[in-house]
Amino acid sequence: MKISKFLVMLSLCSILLIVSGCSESDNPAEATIPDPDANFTWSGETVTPARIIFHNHSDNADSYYWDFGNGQSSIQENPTITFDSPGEYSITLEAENENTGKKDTRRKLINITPGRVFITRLQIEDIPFTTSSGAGWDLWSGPDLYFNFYDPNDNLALHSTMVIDLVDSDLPIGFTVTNPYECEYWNSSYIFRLYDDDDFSGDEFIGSVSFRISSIIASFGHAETAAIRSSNNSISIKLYLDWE
Ligand SMILES: [Ca+2]
Ligand SMILES: [Ca+2]
Repeated sequence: MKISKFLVMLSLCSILLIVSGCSESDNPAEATIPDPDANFTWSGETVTPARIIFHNHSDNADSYYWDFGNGQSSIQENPTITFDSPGEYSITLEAENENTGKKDTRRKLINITPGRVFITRLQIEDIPFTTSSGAGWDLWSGPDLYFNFYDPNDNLALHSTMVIDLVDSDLPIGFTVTNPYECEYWNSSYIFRLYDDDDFSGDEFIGSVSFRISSIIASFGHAETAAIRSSNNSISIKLYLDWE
């Protein structure tokens, strides 16, 4: 009785040994290695020049290839990339398991917004052709219009050429900013002051238009043109903006 029980146990053990031995030899080693799973996140300010740190969260991979959609690529695990221009970029990470040769790809979009803005041109669309008392700016002709443009510290930033004897049909009248002017302060007011040039009596102040870049973005986004007006609506200016 004792011997037969021992024999049964022995044979069970040997069956188990054979079964487990068979399972090891039948399955290739790769099958026990899970497939790679590519994944990533990023951190950093997405405003140009945007220095973005990519965080690799891939599983079961040991070799990486990044394509940042801006002509740059990397084989680093956690690369840092600077985006100098605004736009929507498609970021692709290919993660490979070098033992199995298997790959997985993950694609995400990153939206880089402009951090710089330049005035390249402006157009005066409307001005009042009479003073507050109802008289014309000059006795026998239209105003001799020019403007000064001041930064938020009230420093003169731009001074226009003069348009002699402006009449309504001359409007809109455009001014190109030869060296595009960068508005560095986005939360402070820039101001245009318009004048009628008078030789003898001192120049007459026609009015002013002020704006903030932050307000322009709120109203127009990063559009190429923005309409700004004086507080009493009598002066209207169209700004041509280059967002970088
Ligand atoms: Ca005058
Ligand atoms: Ca005049």
